[in-house]
Formats: sequence, structure tokens, C-alpha cells
Amino acid sequence: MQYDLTEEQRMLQDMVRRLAKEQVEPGAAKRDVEGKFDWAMVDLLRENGLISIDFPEAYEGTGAGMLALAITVEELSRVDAACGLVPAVQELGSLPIMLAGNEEQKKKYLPKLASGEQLAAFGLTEPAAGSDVARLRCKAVKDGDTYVINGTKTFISNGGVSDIITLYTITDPSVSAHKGSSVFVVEKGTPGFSIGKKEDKMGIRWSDTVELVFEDCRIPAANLLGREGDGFHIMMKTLDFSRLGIAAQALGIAAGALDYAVAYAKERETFGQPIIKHQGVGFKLADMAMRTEAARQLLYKTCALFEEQPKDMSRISPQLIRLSAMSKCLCGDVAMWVATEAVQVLGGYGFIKEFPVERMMRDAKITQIYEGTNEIMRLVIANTL
Ligand code: COS
Repeated sequence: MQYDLTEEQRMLQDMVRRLAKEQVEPGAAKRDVEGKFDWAMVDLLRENGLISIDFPEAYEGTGAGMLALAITVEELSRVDAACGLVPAVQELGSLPIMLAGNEEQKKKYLPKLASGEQLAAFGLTEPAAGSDVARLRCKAVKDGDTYVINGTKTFISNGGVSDIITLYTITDPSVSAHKGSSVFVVEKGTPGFSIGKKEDKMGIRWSDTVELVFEDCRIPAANLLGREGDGFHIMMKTLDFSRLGIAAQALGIAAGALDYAVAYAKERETFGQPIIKHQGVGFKLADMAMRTEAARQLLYKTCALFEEQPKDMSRISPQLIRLSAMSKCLCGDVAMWVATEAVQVLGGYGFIKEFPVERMMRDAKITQIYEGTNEIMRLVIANTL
């Protein structure tokens, strides 16, 4: 039985770790301060084949799988969580096409997304529908061989920089969203589709987070993914997969904060010895290392199990839904706790911007909130017990 990374996955890990250290870490603090989307980072990921790790080979992806994606996102997030978000969101925005697209749609969109020539975003959350996504209001009304979309989406990662949006809408208001919603591909530049407010965030500051506005936006009926009414199922299954990417981002933040705190504790001396030798600090670091490693094992195992899942509209088992929610929730909580403890280990230096752990602490917070809050994750876990 294989219970470790393969040779290829180890090589990928080494490669991304080196790349992240040499080319991502140096500008991370500046990007955080500026809060401006950095296309140079996207180019770096494109050039190194890191933007679409889990895309099927049949559509010009590398087909390296979920675990390879998690390793990539983890290693990038270790030094810059907003950079790790780029491949995670590319997967998220593209998953509805992989799961529910017909052959023609897959051929049209996936190769360009796989190469990174185009970026994708996922249009689900609305001002009044985040955790309770079935309350959505964005509507698509059929008109001949087109649909007309009206509504607003909010907090959309990469929404302002993406070429396509996979958009969740109501198509039959007479029934609940579980049966009356549908997903469409909306292309940038379609008349009636505009980018609204850009958010100024606490963490992952240079990632693009915007509002999307649809006003009588007319798209071809051929852009419907799956059938009318499949929307809720497509979105839920997308999230079962994509939560692993966010878990990996969280894990990377925890690992990065741990690395920094350990190195600091070996250098910094008080009362005649490095602070790691004082049990008050050593035990803290031991707990940080323990929880980070435990979160990693759960996530890697879950990714390996998801690799065996076909990317189609078939039902996913409650056990896998639970493992995905557990990974996202545990990794997010561990990231927040470890990053906060890392600030404590550095003391006053942890609290100033010259050192990266305060950024890591701010970045960690979102991993307990987006892609399903950790309260919703606990609900999902409880519902499958
Ligand atoms: N994966 C696959 N199917 C799922 C699912 C999941 N994770 N969760 C629910 N479903 C299915 C159910 O099996 C049910 O199917 P049937 O109608 O065939 O029985 C259907 O979806 C409706 O389920 P439920 O009644 O539980 O729906 P609710 O409206 O009560 O939704 C939760 C419950 C909390 C699970 C859902 O609203 C949710 O995941 N919310 C968080 C959304 C989120 O992550 N938002 C942030 C987006 S940021 S990108």
C-alpha cells in the first residue's frame, strides 16, 4: 500500500518550495501593502505550469491530481497565501465545467484555462446568500436561444481579472433553489456584465475580490452547464472538491508561520539560552508542529481519495463530503491558531510589519470564513455522522 507522496509529487513539492522561496517570498510584504493584483505572479505560475494542476489531460491539463494541487497551493501559501489562492481559484472557477460541461463546452473552455491563457472565477455568493446559498436571487430567464441574467454577486475571488465566470442563478423561481437553479458560463465583455466594488481586505490583500453586476446580460443558451435545475448539485459538488484547495492554502499558512517561529526561537535568546529551550516556548512550538502535521495528513489523505472520484455529475458519498469539510475546517482552524501563536513567539517583533507573521495571522482568518464558514463545515460534518 502506498502511504506517502510519490516520487513525482516529492519533485513537485521541492520545485514549488524552491520557486516560492526564490521568487514569491521576496515581494510578498510589498504586495500585501499595495493590495493590487499582481499579473507577474500569474505569469510566474503560468510559466512553471502551476496554474491548473488538476486539469484533465484530455483538455490539455497535466492531470496531476488533487494531491499535487494541494501540495502546490500549500508551498506557495507558505510564503504568500494570496499567491497560493491563484491556482486554487482557477480550479474552483473551472470545476463546474469539468463536472457538468458537455464535450463542446469542455473543448471550448478547458484548454485555455489549463494553459493559464485564461482565468476563471466562481460566481456563487450574493449579498443575502453566503452560507445559505439556496437563498440566491440572481436570475436567468430564458428568451429564445438566449438567457437574460439580472442580479449581483459579491466577494468573488478573481472576479475582476477572470475571462470567464461560472455563474449560479435561479432559473425556476416557482420551486426551491435546490431544484430551480442552474449554472452558466459568462464571458468577460458580455454586454450587461460589469465589475462593481473592489474590496479592501484584512488579509490575502493582493488577491482580487469584487462584486459582479448583471443587468439584462444576455448570454447564449448554449452556455448552460448540465441541465436546467442542476445548479445546486453542481455547486455543492464543486465545493466538495474546491474546499481542499482552501484547506491547502490554510495548511501552507500554518506551515509558513511554524517555519518562521521555529527559526526565530532558535536564534532569539533570553535568560542565557535560545527561547526554544524554555518549555513555555518549546511546548508551544511542539503543539504548533503537531497540529500542522495532523492537518496535513488529513488533507493529503482526503485529496488522495478525491483523486479516485470521477469529475462528472455522479453523486459523491457522505464520507467524502465529510472528509472534505473536515479538511477545510481543521486546516483553517489550525492556520488561525498556529499563526496567532507564531506572533506570540516573536513577541513585539510578531506585531510589526517588518516580520511576516502578522501578515500570516491576517491571511489565516479568511480560511475560516470563505468557501463555507467553519461553522457550516461543522454542520456538514454533523449532518453526515
Ligand atoms: N455535496 C453534494 N451534495 C450536497 C452537499 C454537498 N456538500 N450538501 C448538500 N447536498 C445535496 C443534498 O444531498 C440534497 O440533495 P437531495 O435534494 O437530492 O436530497 C441537496 O443538496 C440539498 O441539501 P440540503 O437540504 O442540506 O440543502 P441546504 O439548502 O439546507 O444547504 C448547506 C445546506 C449548509 C450544506 C449548504 O447551504 C452549504 O454548503 N452552504 C455553504 C455554501 C458555501 O460554501 N458558501 C461559500 C461560497 S464561497 S465560494
